[in-house]
Amino acid sequence: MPHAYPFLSPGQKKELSDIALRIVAPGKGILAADESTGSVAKRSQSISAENTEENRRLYRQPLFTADDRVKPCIGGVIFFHETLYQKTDDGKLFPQLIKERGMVVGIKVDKGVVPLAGTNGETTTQGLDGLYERCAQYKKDGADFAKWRCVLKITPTTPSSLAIKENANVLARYASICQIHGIVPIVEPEILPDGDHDLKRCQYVTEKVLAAVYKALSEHHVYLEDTLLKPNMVTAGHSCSHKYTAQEIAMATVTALRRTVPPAVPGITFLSGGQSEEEATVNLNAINTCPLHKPWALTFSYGRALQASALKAWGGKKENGKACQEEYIKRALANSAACIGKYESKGDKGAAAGESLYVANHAY
Ligand code: 5MM
Repeated sequence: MPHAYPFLSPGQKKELSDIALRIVAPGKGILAADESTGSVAKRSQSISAENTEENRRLYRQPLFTADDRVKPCIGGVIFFHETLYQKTDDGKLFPQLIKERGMVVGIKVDKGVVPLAGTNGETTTQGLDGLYERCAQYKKDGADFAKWRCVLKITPTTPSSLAIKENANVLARYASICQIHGIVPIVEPEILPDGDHDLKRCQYVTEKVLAAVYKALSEHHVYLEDTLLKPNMVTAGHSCSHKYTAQEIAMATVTALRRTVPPAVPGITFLSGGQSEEEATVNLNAINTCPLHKPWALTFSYGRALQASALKAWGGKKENGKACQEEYIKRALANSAACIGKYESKGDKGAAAGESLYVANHAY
């Protein structure tokens, strides 16, 4: 049996846990604005905008400068590398602006998915090479938390035990490197919604994946109090013919989490996974009102479900910045209410609120 050789001082542990708790403070969640350039290309196509560096800056600026109504809703913002070094029109670095507004700055540090040889189309996530040095630099440049996304698929033959083990291990290795540098790691093992499987199958796979993730985090001596989990909600496959209620989704999700995620973890920040904006909010609300004991904060780290209406309203035109902001603020307020179980749908939907945001095989 190995001994533990502590790598974090009590002061470092406290600093990290304060960061994590600020991100998931009651009513707060995360804006995942860390789409890689390739993902932005796909989003830009939908509004016929050109995918240039300046356009990416112009789209994100209204999100980051949205008025004080978002302050009680957004605890952290995840950046892509390029965005971390971009500035507002009046020359302020985006991360500095976010910090001044009381939000925590995060950075996507993975470098995307690559094939896992000998599997039925499964993947692992690359980016460990040089991660130690990159984390040191990102911390200096203002990032206090990070995100790494792994992708698993449900088919009759997947996820394989190799994919489950490999992705759990790479997430754990990433998390330990982050903590060494004073960065809170968000661990994201996303199980894609593709397929016609039912709710039970997704719950079973989610439990197996999360159990492997927490075993690997333990083996890598990751300090759980200083981590956040970003999982999928337990939903049926996108092509499943049976439609489940938000209460059924919430019960399956909370049951899977209670069986696998230690209470030491301060917060669970769900991804939206192609749900419509409204579905993602309603399901998050149901999760928070689910009558089971929930020892963690349960909130959002949405990309598409916070931005779809905002992106439509922006439409690639600088003059639409205000309209873009209003749509974003609407979703931020709705999800803030949902993460304390107080969301009531008033039918005040944005331009894309009811639209499915599903992207097949979202694994680029
Ligand atoms: C915002 O998108 C993030 C980066 O994605 P790519 O590396 O594919 O460009 C992504 O990790 C995102 O945070 C998660 O997929 C959750 O996003 P959704 O849109 O499902 O809430």
